[in-house]
Amino acid sequence: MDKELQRTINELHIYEKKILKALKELGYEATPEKISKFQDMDIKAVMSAAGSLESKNLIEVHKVTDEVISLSQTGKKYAKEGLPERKILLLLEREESVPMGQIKEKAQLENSEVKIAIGWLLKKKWASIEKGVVKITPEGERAVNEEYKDEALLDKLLEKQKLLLFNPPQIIKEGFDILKKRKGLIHIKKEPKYTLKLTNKGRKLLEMGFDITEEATQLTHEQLKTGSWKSLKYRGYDIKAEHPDFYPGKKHPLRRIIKEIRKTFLEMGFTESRGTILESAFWNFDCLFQPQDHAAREMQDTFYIKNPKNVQLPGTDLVAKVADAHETGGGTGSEGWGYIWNIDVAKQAVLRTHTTCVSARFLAENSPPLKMFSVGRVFRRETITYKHLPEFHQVEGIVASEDINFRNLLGILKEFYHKLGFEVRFRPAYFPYTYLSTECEIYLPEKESWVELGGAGMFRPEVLEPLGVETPVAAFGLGIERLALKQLEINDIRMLYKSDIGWLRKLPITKGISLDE
Ligand code: FA5
Repeated sequence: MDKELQRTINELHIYEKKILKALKELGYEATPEKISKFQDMDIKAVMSAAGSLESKNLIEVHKVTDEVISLSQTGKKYAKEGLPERKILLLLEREESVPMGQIKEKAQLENSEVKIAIGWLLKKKWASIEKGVVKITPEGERAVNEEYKDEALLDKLLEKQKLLLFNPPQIIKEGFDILKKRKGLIHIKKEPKYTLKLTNKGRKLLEMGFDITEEATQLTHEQLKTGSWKSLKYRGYDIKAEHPDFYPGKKHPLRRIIKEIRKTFLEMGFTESRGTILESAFWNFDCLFQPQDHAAREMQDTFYIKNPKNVQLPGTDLVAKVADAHETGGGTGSEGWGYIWNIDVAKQAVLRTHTTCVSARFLAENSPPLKMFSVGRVFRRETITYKHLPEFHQVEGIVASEDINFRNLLGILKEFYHKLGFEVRFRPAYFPYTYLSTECEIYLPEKESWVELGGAGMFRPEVLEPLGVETPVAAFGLGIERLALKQLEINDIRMLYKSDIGWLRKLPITKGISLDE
């Protein structure tokens, strides 16, 4: 216990010590005002150090709310010049009786004062009115040389400025009762009053004793240079003391996850590519062997753009080959979709519905072997749910080389998810542009269901042949928001776009990102 108290002493600020000493001298209990006077300290410094002493259980701070009265402007005026009924009384002392009509002028009153003054004159029984004439009474004559109770309080208020109503009462009760009734002479305000009291712990600490010497809180260049810092006295710090919560700015978790994904693919030897959000239906659908009557192309799923309505297509050679693949299968050995391909449909401008169009463009411009990934926003007309948004992010990738196969593709995806820290399962799937195809899923215990994370497969010859690619190409497209479900331990992807400041603040910076960032 003594050891602990000694540590508390070492950590006391000089102001805290001064307050404790003052309390000892002032009988273990005092108001902050008294202490401030006693130690010649600013009252604010007393209050803030008292708060700190209270949190250390060395003193108790008692608060009572009292009412305080002070004079208004009019109150001050009457305190200095005298109340209006006093002015009439003095007039009556000189003239004994005065007709009502002459009171205002002779007593030098304002219009607004006459009625009130006469009222109080009668209430105080200083005068009577008979047939329109105001006459002084014997009580009035006596009052000439005596202060009435309300006047005495006005005087006291003028001198002291403030008086307490209750603790302890500093007012003249009858005077206050009158002034309270008169409009606009005094202000009544609630004011807290504090008393600081030493606790038993505080007393023990005082018994152990300590000296009040100035302590160094900041070192100067001079002190360091001359070595005088060695002889300074330092205050101990409680590094476990409570502190206010602090929320420094940080990147949005989705941005952190995207950064982490990019880092992972770069580490796996992929190069990064970027596409554009506005795309032609040609690159988004046709080049990927999606027939022009495919359900995904319908207005319900795809956002078509009014302006620009169309996007320019690449060189005619590629367009013709894509048309051929759709109509007859071209040189791929397939029969194609067997319909008349329409170039105008392919020219339509769309907001890309997936990032696979970036892979198609990349393959048209680069020769295998290659490993490419791309991250970006995609758009679909979707009903919003815990796992569906109309605008979301995908990460897309392709690996093209002579010896790549479906098994390698599963291995790449497994490794990618493993690096991010979780396991996925694969199940067979269908995409018009891949064969074999798969979808990977994660289990969400809160939803008690498996959620699709991404699609993947080997690009079909109908995709590769028009692009002039002769090696197999493994391709995948993964949803990023759904990945965040697991990374951030949330069960609704809408959370990512809610700007819920409370959630964002509390989310550890390490969530969704590796520690070496
Ligand atoms: C595709 O977009 C394919 N292009 C993926 C692909 C690429 C397959 C290459 C084969 C080869 P899908 O429509 O299933 O597939 O979307 C892929 C992932 O995006 C989904 O698994 C899911 O994680 C995410 N996703 C899809 N729709 C939404 C949505 N509305 N909101 C949030 N995430 C979504």
